[in-house]
Amino acid sequence: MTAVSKEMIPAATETDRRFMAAAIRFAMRNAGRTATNPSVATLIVRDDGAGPVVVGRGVTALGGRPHAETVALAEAGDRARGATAYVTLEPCAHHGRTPPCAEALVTAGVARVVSAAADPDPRVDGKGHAILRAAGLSVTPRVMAEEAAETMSGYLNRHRRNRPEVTLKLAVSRDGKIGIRGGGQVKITGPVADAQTHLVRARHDAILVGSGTLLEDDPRLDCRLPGLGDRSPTRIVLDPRLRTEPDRALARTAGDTPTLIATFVDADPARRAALVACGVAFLSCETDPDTGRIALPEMLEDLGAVGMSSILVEGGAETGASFLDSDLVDRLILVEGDTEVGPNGVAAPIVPSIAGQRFRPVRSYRFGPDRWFEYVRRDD
Ligand code: AOF
Ligand code: ZN
Repeated sequence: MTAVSKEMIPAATETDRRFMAAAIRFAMRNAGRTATNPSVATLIVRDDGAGPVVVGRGVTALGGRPHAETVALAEAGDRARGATAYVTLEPCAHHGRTPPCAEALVTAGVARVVSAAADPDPRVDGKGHAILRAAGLSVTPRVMAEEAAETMSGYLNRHRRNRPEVTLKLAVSRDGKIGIRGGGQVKITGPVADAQTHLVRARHDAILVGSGTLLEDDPRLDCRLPGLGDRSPTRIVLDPRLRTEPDRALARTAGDTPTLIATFVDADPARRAALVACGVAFLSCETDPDTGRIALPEMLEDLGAVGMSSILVEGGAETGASFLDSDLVDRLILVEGDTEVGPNGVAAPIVPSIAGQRFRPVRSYRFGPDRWFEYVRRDD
């Protein structure tokens, strides 16, 4: 690949940043629904003298194909000729079910490509931009690259760590508790924060809880936002001793929402069969020789192998602690409610007052009475 000197790269304008920001928002549309592929967005914008106009838009389709560029170019048709394409990821350079997007942009007569995140996929990794430049298109890479990378952090994490990205999300009371043992579901956060949680669920490939949470709370773990019901991610239960009963809400709804139980290979075959009859699938796990628990790194590798890029760990304390202890938490969301649970409460494995020692705070919000804190790994 020929090196491109800085002087040859046309600078990004304010207009470029504006359209890229719009593309980045649009890319969120299919986040969590494109399997191993990131959810990418493309806007085709042309200016015939009266100002820039979007003539085509595309986002990576459900399941990962067709790619965003193909969809946007199809909508733009002839109007792509001489236009600028804003793409949140470097256009691909490889032949999949369709020819490379870089070639499609060239063939459509696009004059300029503005891209955001770099693509670590070795089949792309600079080759997409090289195809565009070799055909005489002007290329401005890395415009709002960090913002775009956030929309595809699961995908980028998979390439970096060879496993799905893990987000641990916990609702924590003002006195640092996540619930009461034996007390069923305890309401810690209010409806505004809860709706945000459901939005976060919708953007993940899977939600994971420990079997303790399942027994205590009998949760549904789906996305219950109006109009987003079909976006419920796969549900995963970490259940080494296979304690899940077929009458649990999760098992009863396994026919509607994919449900996976991670357990040891030698789990009781009769219990297993009863759950399989409900539509539950199984993931056979290895034992961690030190703790006797499910070996989490290997389990994540297996989940990656079946196409998952992002897992939301939602509880409980023990499950959260085991991901934290194994240093497998890439992103952390703590939602601090205004309630107090009291001395009988189950202590959260991590609370906002100390999370900053281990994680880098990235943003915080207030949702009604609740405070929402987001962190990423310090080394990211
Ligand atoms: C693009 N536009 O919208 C996306 C891209 O399995 P395939 O053939 O679909 O290829 C997956 C790779 O395509 C993925 O690893 C990444 O490099 C790229 N994703 N590229 O030009 C898109 N989603
Ligand atoms: Zn492509």
